[in-house]
Amino acid sequence: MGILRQPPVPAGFTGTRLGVCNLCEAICGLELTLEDGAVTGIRGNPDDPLSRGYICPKGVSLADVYTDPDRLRRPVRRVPGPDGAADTWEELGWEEALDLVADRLAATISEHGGDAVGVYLGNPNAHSLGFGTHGAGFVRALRTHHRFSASTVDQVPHQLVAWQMYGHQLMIAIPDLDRTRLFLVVGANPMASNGSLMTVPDFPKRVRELKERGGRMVVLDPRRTETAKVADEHHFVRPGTDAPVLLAMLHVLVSEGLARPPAYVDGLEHLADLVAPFTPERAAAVSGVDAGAIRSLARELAGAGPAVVYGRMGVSTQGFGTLCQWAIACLNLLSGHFDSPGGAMFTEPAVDTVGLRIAGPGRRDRWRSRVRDVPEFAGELPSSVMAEEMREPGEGQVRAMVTVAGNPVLSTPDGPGLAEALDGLDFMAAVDLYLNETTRHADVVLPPTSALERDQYDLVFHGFAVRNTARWTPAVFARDEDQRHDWEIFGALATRIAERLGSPLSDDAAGQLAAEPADLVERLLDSGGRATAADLVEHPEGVDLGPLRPTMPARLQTPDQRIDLVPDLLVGDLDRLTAWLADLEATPRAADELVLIGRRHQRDCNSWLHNTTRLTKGRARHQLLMHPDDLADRGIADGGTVVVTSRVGSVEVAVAGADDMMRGVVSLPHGYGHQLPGTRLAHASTVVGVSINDLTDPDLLDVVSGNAALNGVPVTVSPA
Ligand SMILES: Nc1nc2c(c(=O)[nH]1)N[C@H]1C(S)=C(S)[C@@H](COP(=O)(O)OP(=O)(O)OC[C@H]3O[C@@H](n4cnc5c(=O)[nH]c(N)nc54)[C@H](O)[C@@H]3O)O[C@H]1N2
Ligand SMILES: Nc1nc2c(c(=O)[nH]1)N[C@H]1C(S)=C(S)[C@@H](COP(=O)(O)OP(=O)(O)OC[C@H]3O[C@@H](n4cnc5c(=O)[nH]c(N)nc54)[C@H](O)[C@@H]3O)O[C@H]1N2
Ligand code: SF4
Ligand SMILES: [Mo]
Repeated sequence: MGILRQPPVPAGFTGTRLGVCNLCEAICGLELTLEDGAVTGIRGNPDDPLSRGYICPKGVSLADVYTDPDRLRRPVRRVPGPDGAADTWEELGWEEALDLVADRLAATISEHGGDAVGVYLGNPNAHSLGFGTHGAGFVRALRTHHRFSASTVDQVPHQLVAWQMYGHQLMIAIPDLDRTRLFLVVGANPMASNGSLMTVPDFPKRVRELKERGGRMVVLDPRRTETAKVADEHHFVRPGTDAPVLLAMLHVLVSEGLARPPAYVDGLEHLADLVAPFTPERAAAVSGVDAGAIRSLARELAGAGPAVVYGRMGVSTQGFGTLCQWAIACLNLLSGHFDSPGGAMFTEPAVDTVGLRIAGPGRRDRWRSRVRDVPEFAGELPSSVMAEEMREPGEGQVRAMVTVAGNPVLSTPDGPGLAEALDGLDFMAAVDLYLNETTRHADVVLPPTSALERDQYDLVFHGFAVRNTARWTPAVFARDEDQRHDWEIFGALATRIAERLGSPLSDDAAGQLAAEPADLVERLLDSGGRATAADLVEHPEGVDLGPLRPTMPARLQTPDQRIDLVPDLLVGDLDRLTAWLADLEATPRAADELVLIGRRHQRDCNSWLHNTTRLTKGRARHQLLMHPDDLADRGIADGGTVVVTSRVGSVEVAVAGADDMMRGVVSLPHGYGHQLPGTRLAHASTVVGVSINDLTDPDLLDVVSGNAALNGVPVTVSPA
């Protein structure tokens, strides 16, 4: 034991050292140059078998985070300003801070029950080894049903579909991008995002390679995105109308006898009945995608060359997110390319989180939210009900919150409503590197170490990668004596809360929380994975386990090891779609109706890193994008200021004319609208602007999964 524990660089080190970027799902391998202990250069590691030397502009900002004077290194407590003056923050010692947080959370639980404490887990947890090994133990210690996370403003429909069809919520089918001939991208922008639920460093080069071997990329998106611009074909699709388009493609496959399901798939006849009403003509009328194009895409998908459909945020965070992901799964299952090279395949990570049952297969509706009665999925309630659970008095009301690596005031619907609810809490704690629009409402903030100061093995994203690889990256820098890793914070809080509640942790649980992530990973690797800890130490650049391999049906986690094309829970939502479609056909939209969608930029990272000069230089990118004809119709000048209004709120923002937008669709980036005067955040003129989630509506849900419908929000736009 202990071979993964390796020393960080000595003080004053000069030379090179391998690192890893954990800012997005591409998990690029890095090579850092250090002079006198300071990082003077970061480049992609050309020897990394997955990222092959690729790095995006964000990769270098890891060094900026490490040295950032704004980053918290010791706990801080909020001191309310006298008579309306601004609050201030004072540092306190770790023991005092951990005791304070544990005292207040345990007191809330003792007095009002576990459900009185809520927890919100943000995106960077998925990128932290310490959360992967120690996060669950901490969350369990809170004893609450009020668990929320960024998953319900993101990928939860994928998980629901994976659970229902393949038997495990993390059995996500991944496009075998390196071998496909037709890559159909629906509602994703990997040229900006670097891929999601498809760990694919160096997407630009892989697309060039696709074309060089005669393949094609086709994009369906309401904006002619960076990805659409390098595609062979792009179709505008009206936001929220993808479900009829995807079902019409299934309709074509089935009605033209092109469906070729594997032998272990059931339900084709039932599926044929279900998709019969969804003709390409009906889909075209509501979506704007040409019926002929729908037919020819379906035929091409089922053609001889390997092909795969991939859908991401645009088709997950919308009103029919689950139906879209279900239809995409069915298209991949019926195209004749499922689980074969160039089709939709399943990654085999060295630590098999599915096979080892590190995460449960999936459960749903074991409890419901108190106020709106929406079901739990995978142990979580939708983030869209978080604020109302704090606001509504009564038994089980959330009176204390913990946020970990999140900024839901900027990242979940009706952020201002949430901010107000946070102010009404008895107590709030946050585990975060920074004060942000959410953590500034906390009473205490506990800052963990940053990426360069901790070990990394990616327990999550190796499992969603377009190639099987594994990599262990020890911390580059030692942490200071008075800093704590996130796993140390989770362990300390879980232990203290359990003690205060009079039921100390079992020896097992305590042992797990006391163990270093490095040792836990070593145990996992050596429990029969495809690479051992020794292999990883020998190959710090990463171990190449080769291209994706067919694994079906052996790896299916369903009880009968077969795939049901038509699970009741998923197809049950077709009634809602049918009713919505009939309404739309009976009463067409008003000619001037506008809907709002989101947008990502290569130099953004959700709501953070807007204080790094390197990333925020360049052209302004905070504007509302709108088609020039939509501007002209309203007498709005390009570059002027507009008022955007939804059911929930209203914002004033600069507008930019863009014929890359579909008519009737406007776009704002998310993670903007910083409100922290006095920090370097929000000072860069390129990223000032407003939060899109001041406009998004917590009432708009993909009902089956509870995912927020962040895209397709009805808005009006007028001159300010
Ligand atoms: N309208 C709209 N809203 C969206 C989206 C959209 O497309 N449109 N996208 C959604 C998606 S996909 C996501 S994932 C969410 C993201 O939403 P969140 O996860 O709520 O927020 P982030 O902006 O990722 O904030 C991350 C916070 O974690 C902190 N942090 C960084 N690293 C660490 C760490 O290692 N440990 C700890 N403890 N803290 C750390 C950062 O300082 C930052 O404050 O936003 C969602 N919101
Ligand atoms: N640079 C950068 N990279 C990131 C992030 C970041 O903030 N910045 N965030 C990371 C995170 S947390 C995630 S989850 C991933 C997300 O990765 P992606 O899903 O690739 O990223 P998005 O830009 O949200 O892409 C969604 C696309 O859907 C389109 N769209 C909107 N509504 C609809 C619709 O109704 N139908 C269709 N067909 N399309 C629609 C949008 O125009 C957009 O192009 O990116 C990750 N990578
Ligand atoms: S693509 Fe993602 S992982 Fe790679 S350098 Fe950029 S942010 Fe980091
Ligand atoms: Mo995300």
